[in-house]
Formats: sequence, C-alpha cells, structure tokens
Amino acid sequence: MFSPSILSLYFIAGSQDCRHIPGNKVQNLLSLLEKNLQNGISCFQFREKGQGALRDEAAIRLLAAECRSLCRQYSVPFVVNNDVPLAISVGADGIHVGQKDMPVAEVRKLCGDKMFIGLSVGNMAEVSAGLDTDSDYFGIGPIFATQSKDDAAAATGCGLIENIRKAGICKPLVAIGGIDAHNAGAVRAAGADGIAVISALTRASDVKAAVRQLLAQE
Ligand code: TZP
Repeated sequence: MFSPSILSLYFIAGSQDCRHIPGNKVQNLLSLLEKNLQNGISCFQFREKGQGALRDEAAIRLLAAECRSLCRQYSVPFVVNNDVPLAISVGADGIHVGQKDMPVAEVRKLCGDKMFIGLSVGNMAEVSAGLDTDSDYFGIGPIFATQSKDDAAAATGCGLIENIRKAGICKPLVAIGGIDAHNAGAVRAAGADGIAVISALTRASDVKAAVRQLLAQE
C-alpha cells in the first residue's frame, strides 16, 4: 500500500554505484543497503543500469531477490526500476518507470493493484500528462546536476517543484538529482515529500551520519 511518507529518504542503487568501493561490487551493494536500512532510509529502489551494471539476467535476478529480502527484514518498501517482469518475479512493493519506459497503464495491467507505481517527470508538460496516469507518485528531476545518470537532462532547480505546488497540484513528489545534505532542506521546503539519492548514500564515508543529515530538515 502506498503512502507519501515512504518517499522521505528514498535510496536508489545498483551494483554499478558501488564500483568505487574496494572488493566485490555485488557484495558491496548488499552490505551498503543493509547499513542504510539499519539507519533509517524509508524506501529502496533497485536500479541496475548504465555503465558497469550487471548484464547477466540470472545474476541481476539473484541480486534483486537478495535486496528484496533485506528490505523485507527491515520492513522498508522495495521498488524495481523499469523492469516489470523482474518486479513481479521478486514480489516488489513498487515499480518505477521513466518517460521512455513501459506506459503506466500497461504497468498497472501487468502488476495489478498490489504494486505502487512511480513515474519520472522533468518538466510541466510531463507533470500534466502524468496527472492523467494511474501513477502513485512522481520522481521529479534532475533538480541539480548529477554524476550518477549518463543521459540526465538539464537540472531544473527547485523552481519546478515550487511551480507544481503553486499550481495546486498535490501529487506525492520525490525529488532527485544531485541532492545532498546541503541542499536537501531547500528541496523539502520547495514542496517535495521526499528526496531520492544515489551518491549521497553510496559515497558517504559515514552512512549513519549521512542518513541523519539527509533526514534533518524533514
Ligand atoms: N534520475 C534523475 S537524476 C538520477 C536519476 C536516476 C541520478 C541521481 O543520482 P545522484 O547521485 O543522487 O545525483
């Protein structure tokens, strides 16, 4: 069941985001995820994508299932990026799709009502079109410049979030792209229900302190 409170500190990662850590990137993702779960993230999205991601389907499925089971242990929602069959096979709580991915209506048909659906939006036209879909929340961004997505669009700044709220749109929003402890407060103050981060948590030297700081201006 979806609630906007799960967007509060939404951690996104795949093994490719752990390549900077010495050792095995798959094991590193699992231990990093567990540390984040212990310290209070509100949601996790498995996003095995881009340079350095696993290519072997069986290996991806195994890693997704291990992440899924960790999230279950900590009662934190588990979301799969884009891959509907994978989301169904591991029993994900949610699925997140982008503008070029499977349309929300099709995702809903395949996943039914048990899974919540997130949709990426990056401008007002996508927001307006997205309001006509059966999505449960929008992932909005990139708000700031990001190193974690090869094909990221230009940064929107917090203005897009402010404009959505000024227009009276109450859709649950999780902001993404270049969000860290220094700008998280401004993003929340602009009207986002939560923040989604990759590098602020995969590159943190102290995960406990990083989670605390990202949640501080809640
Ligand atoms: N979508 C828009 S920006 C982005 C995604 C997946 C990457 C966010 O990563 P970071 O490291 O928090 O900027």
